Amino acid sequence: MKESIFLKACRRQKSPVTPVWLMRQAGRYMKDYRAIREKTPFLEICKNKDLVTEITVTAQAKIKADAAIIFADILLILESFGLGLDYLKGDGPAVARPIRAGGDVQNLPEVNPAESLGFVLDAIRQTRSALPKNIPLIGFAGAPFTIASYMIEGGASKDFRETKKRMLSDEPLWNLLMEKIVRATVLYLNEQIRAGADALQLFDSWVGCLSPEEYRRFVLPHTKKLIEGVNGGAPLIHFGTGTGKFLDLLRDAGGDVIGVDHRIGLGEAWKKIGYDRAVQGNLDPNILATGSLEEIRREVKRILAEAEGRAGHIFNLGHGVLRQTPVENAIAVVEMVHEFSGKS
Ligand code: 1CP
Repeated sequence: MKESIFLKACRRQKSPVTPVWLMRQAGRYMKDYRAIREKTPFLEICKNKDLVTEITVTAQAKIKADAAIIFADILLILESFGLGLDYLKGDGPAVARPIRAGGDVQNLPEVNPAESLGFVLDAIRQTRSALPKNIPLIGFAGAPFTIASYMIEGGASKDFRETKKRMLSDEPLWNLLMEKIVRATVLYLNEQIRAGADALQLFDSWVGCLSPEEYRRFVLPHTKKLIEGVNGGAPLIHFGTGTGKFLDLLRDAGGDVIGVDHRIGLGEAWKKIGYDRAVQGNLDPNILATGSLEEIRREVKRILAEAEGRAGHIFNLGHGVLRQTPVENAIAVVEMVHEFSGKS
């Protein structure tokens, strides 16, 4: 495991080729997953460690990624908070009792993830032992802003109007909500390391809807506290989208690796982040979904050139694999990254 090129890149150590994995590599673009999903509701899959193991291991083996990510969801923790969670066919997640009033925040319980999310921890233990010994397993959680946005909006959102309204209109209440999410997530991620996760990713998928000033004031202190609380020795990837304008602040909040989306060049992004951190990214998922192999090849070469052969680049998409992506393209991109980054 020490020789894993993914873990080496997390620590900014040199490796013979650039490591690559894909966010959402086990999702709906894969027919193996769709076959399971046709028979079983999403939440039931997440709570069945045999299915989770099968899906996680199959996806890694199929595309030959340099890491596996445990099959779960950032929103599972909403159930632990007692908000109720369902996944509607095709429509994405729905929160049964979203936060509507101040009292809803005050009444959120303290979460004990060792119990309420024990099924994820069991799945990590089993998946870790089923994976090849040299393939690291990534555990993950949602970052406080992104989790708060689902708690408040009740599901997917485009403009995050309610979230911003509450954030801007009642700062003490916002801070209380963020603190509750941070406490639960610190416990959850530390339990994931104890269960066998070799690395972690913190998904702040929607934080790019904020201005740098808003991020600095309303999010950074909380995410920083969260990352400082995770102390099991596993490297942490801190990912967001739309964050090109405040990558320096994302870096200040913490993380051994900073995830970069496709709306900024990797070279420019790494310069802003600083070369004392590793970076992950940043192929546009649309290109993987609809581009020709020639276009994908060109983009892979461009991104590798922007990384300038520096140690500490993990190749990935700028966001998750789109469900329209041909699985052949996912297999091909992993091969390309290894081929073009190899020093012959
Ligand atoms: O109906 C189905 O089959 C469910 C589709 C699905 C899947 C396969 C959902 C619902 N979640 C997942 C798995 C998942 N989610 C994984 C493991 C799979 C893998 O990566 O191999 C991971 C890492 C996530 C993380 C996740 N869930 C994020 C962060 C990543 C990102 O894309 O930004 C987010 C925002 C979610 C919320 C969520 N869960 C599911 C959906 C459709 C969504 C997005 C909803 C929205 O657009 O707001």
